[in-house]
Amino acid sequence: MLYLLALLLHRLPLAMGQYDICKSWVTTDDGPSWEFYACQPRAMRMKDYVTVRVDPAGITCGDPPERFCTHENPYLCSDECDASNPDLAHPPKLMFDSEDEGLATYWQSVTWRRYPEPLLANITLSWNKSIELTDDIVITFEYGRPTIMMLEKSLDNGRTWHPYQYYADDCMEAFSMPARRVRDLSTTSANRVLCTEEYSRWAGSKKEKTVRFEVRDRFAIFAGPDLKNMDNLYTRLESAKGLKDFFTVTDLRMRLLRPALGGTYVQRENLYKYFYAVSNIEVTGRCKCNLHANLCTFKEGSLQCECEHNTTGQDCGKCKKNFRSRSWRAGSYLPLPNGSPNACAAVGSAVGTSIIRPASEPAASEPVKEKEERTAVQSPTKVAAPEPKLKPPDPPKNIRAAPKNKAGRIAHSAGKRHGKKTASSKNSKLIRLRPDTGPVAPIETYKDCECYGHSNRCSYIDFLNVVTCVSCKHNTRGQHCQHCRLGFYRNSSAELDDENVCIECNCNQIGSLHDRCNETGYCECKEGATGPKCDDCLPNYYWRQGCFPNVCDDELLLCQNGGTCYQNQRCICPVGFKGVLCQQSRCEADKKDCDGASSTQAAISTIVLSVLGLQLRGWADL
Ligand SMILES: *[C@@H]1O[C@H](CO)[C@@H](O)[C@H](O)[C@H]1NC(C)=O
Ligand SMILES: *[C@@H]1O[C@H](CO)[C@@H](O)[C@H](O)[C@H]1NC(C)=O
Ligand SMILES: *[C@@H]1O[C@H](CO)[C@@H](O)[C@H](O)[C@H]1NC(C)=O
Ligand SMILES: *[C@@H]1O[C@H](CO)[C@@H](O)[C@H](O)[C@H]1NC(C)=O
Ligand SMILES: *[C@@H]1O[C@H](CO)[C@@H](O)[C@H](O)[C@H]1NC(C)=O
Ligand SMILES: [Ca+2]
Repeated sequence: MLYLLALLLHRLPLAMGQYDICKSWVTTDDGPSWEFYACQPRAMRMKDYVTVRVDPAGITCGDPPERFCTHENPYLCSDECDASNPDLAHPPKLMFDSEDEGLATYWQSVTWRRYPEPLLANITLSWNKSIELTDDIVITFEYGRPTIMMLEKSLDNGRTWHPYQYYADDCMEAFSMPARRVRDLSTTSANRVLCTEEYSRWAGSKKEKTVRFEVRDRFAIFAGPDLKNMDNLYTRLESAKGLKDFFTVTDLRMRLLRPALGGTYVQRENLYKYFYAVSNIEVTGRCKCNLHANLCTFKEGSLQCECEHNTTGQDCGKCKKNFRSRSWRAGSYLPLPNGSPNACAAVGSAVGTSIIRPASEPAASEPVKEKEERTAVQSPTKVAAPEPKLKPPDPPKNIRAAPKNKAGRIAHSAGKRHGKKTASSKNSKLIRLRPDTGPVAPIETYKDCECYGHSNRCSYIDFLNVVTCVSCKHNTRGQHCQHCRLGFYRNSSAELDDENVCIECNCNQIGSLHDRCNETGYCECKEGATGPKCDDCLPNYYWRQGCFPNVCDDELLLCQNGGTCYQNQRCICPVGFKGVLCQQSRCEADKKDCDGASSTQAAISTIVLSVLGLQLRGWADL
């Protein structure tokens, strides 16, 4: 079933936007060249690459050997768990093996002999790699599913954990949450964490064995019931904030909180029939490579993206050393069907696709080293700006043979698909400009710039007799790109040549006076606002698109006559009272309000209250 999906996806026509090609060799009017696309690895059976940990110590059965019974046959307790006997042991690894036909192998916990102390177990799966789920997580329980459990996930290799889904036979009782079904979610709530009762009820231990985390049903909200409209899903993943992250994990944890009870209450006289037994945990997903790789390999005990687009890192999360001429970006699923590669650009390339070499050096397929570019300016060699429309470049040596293989096969169709492309950056060759004689800032460009790696172009300003960097990148500025642009501040833990050297101030637009900050990142706040970014309010102020002084509170500005203070913004007055603090009786203020109008008043406040109730419920759901 899981495999089916992977196969199915793989067979879909390329026009569906499969993102399985990172580049192809295309021939255009201007000659052959590489074209780059957003790409991602195929989905895999992630249980093959996982490390598992079961807590607490001693939760696995068999040490000492123990008898257990089943719900179906509670007084025939012939089964035994013995850790020292391979035939009778139930170690955690049996949750990840492949089952021989008909014979389930499973991890099993000790029995609930310590009842009423709860029987708790954590099963933690770690990949040491970000994974994007592409199909349901399916956990198979032999001898009955837990009546209460919870799934948690981590996105940072287990440093922080977040609830992913709650499971109980009674959600209200177990978690004080209403029961919901993923099928009932909508486009705006597709990433909601919910409690479901679908996988916890007793239906006989043989009949219903699986507990799911429904990825497909959530995808179907966008892609339709058979996941036919994947384009729509990919568009949503790109545009809806947090949706992509919702399906991304580095670790998963099953917290087993109460075992199967056989459809009845706990029977103290036979506690040997209560335990957990998990025979399989299926996790289908792909390596997260930020759309910069279509291969992911298992190396030195960890999954690792085979990065393209001149990116590097476990998730292709940064630019390669000499390709940091602009900051890193993830590839994008958009525009359909091939997406945008958002490739890293070689240092020295103006538009990010060509490599600029000084004419004096022999052509090499390697870009010039950053180090060399940063050597002192003592005797600036004059080099020129690129001249457009020379001959198209030779493909770099290291990939010249490639067109024969996969890329070659694709070249034909890709060429058709994309039609002709304009050769935007064919000028990999530089010419020498004559040392011209403009009075100010002539266009002469020097190879040896001292710009801390944030630019490799500088200009000689004649009348000042200085060489200054031009087009400083990474939000730097200054003669040597040694300062931060306005609206940015210096990252104290980064060296001057680090591309993260300048951090955006990120002042809250409403709470701050302007978007500049001091050297430690503090913004200047408007009255009532506080916090480094001015996104918080001082005491006695409340936030509502800015900080406003409290209208009411629990101390000095008390609502009177039984009124209640709503978020420090206003008093909700009982019928018959008005005024900012409900201090005024309607009868005193206006005789007309006293008798005839009181019933309408009551109706209006009911409406106000129910609107409030709805809002509050909405927030509680978030
Ligand atoms: C399971 O993990 C949670 C944290 O997610 C922890 O609070 C709890 O103590 C663990 N339970 C056991 C039995 O180890
Ligand atoms: C996790 O992966 C990184 C990068 O591949 C590797 O350096 C590190 O040793 C791995 N950690 C563990 C605990 O396997
Ligand atoms: C990456 O760098 C190589 C040179 O090392 C270049 O040939 C290739 O076009 C670059 N790829 C992208 C996507 O820019
Ligand atoms: C500061 O620089 C360090 C080192 O490059 C980097 O790891 C960190 O993310 C930067 N901080 C910010 C807020 O960008
Ligand atoms: C920046 O502003 C904050 C708050 O006003 C202050 O505490 C801090 O000392 C300032 N830092 C510098 C370097 O001026
Ligand atoms: Ca198994």
